[in-house]
Amino acid sequence: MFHLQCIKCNATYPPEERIYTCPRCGGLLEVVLELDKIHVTKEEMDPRWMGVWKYREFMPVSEKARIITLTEGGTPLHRVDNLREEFGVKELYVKNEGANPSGSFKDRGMTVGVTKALELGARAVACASTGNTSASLASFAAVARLSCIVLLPTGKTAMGKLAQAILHGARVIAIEGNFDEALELVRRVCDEMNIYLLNSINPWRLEGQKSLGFEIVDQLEWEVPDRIIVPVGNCGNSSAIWKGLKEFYEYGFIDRLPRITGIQAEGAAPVVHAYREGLDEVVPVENPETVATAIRIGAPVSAPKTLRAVRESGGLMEAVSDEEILHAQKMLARREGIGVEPASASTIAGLKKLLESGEIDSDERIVCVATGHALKDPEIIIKSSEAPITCPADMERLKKVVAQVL
Ligand code: AN7
Repeated sequence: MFHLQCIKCNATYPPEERIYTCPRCGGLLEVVLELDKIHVTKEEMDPRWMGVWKYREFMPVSEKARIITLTEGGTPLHRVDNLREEFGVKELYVKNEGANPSGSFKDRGMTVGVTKALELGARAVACASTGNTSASLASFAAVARLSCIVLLPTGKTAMGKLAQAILHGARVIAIEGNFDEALELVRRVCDEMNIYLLNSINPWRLEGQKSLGFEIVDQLEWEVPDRIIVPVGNCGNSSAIWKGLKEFYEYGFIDRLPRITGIQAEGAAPVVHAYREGLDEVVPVENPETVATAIRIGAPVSAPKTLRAVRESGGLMEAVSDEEILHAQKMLARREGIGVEPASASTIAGLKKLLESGEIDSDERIVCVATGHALKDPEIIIKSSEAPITCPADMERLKKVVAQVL
């Protein structure tokens, strides 16, 4: 019903093989579903609970698999009319992935990835992470009763994410280096010490994340938006969304496809550079730096998949500054009541920039994916905002202060 295939040399492998890249050429692997063996209708899916497993037929796990779930997915698709008016665009939505159990879209991938880890008989799982992957993996590993090791770049992981990884019982190893170095190390340690790797290089994890694309069109009553805007770090999510939508298109659930538009932070934008120069692979950025620590990534492993998704879909790639990101974070919070972390706000910043430059048409119907919750990184909010006003516990003084701020 499904198998693994190399996106570079097309070699195929059975699903039981515990591999993350092509043993023949080192290329990235992708799960290939046999869509003609799937039989389900929209009407059959309709009464099911929203979430990743609503689309169970499209999830490559065996019928007998013990599914590890925290009821992930089923997140709100907000129609954001205040922002729409301000930006002067036809129709605008924000998909709020911060509403997932661990507060980010990673949970969609981990429900499938950790289910697969158990199927393959793993006893320990690991990942390197800028934060959210570790928070998510730690919580799913906890329910599955698997040992969990996470490698985080020292001093560059937002506090909420670090706290979650610790809370859920992961063994946290702070690597004195950046995310790219941590990922390189964890890949090797997993190979040499028989630990199951759950970074997004793992093709099974991306199968869960493709439900983000499924859900967007489902929530729009099967009307396909013109464009989906996604923050890009390691290139897992943008490529997973595209894969899912292509499956729905080939299966016949939708009759067209959206443009995938990826946004990076200026200080960590290797995919934007590759896109502009027409390359299929990225030239790594040596010392990536951005306030959006989630996407502080210089050597994204799945870049060829995202470049393919953006080009095939007729989308775009754009980079935004830290200042634009923090401004967009406040716009979304203060006009729409939606609190997101900086990486997620990059999509709003990118949309604003691309509308202003005329690269995105104001006549479009657009969905921005807000990937993680504001509380993941409370420190950056405090640091980039006005300090609270102090006031003695005295009614007269308080009235003066209130009169001033009204
Ligand atoms: C909020 O947690 O890479 O392009 O290790 O946390 O699929 O990597 C996080 C990535 C966007 C980028 N938004 O997605 C990690 C990690 C948020 C994120 C991304 C991440 P990918």
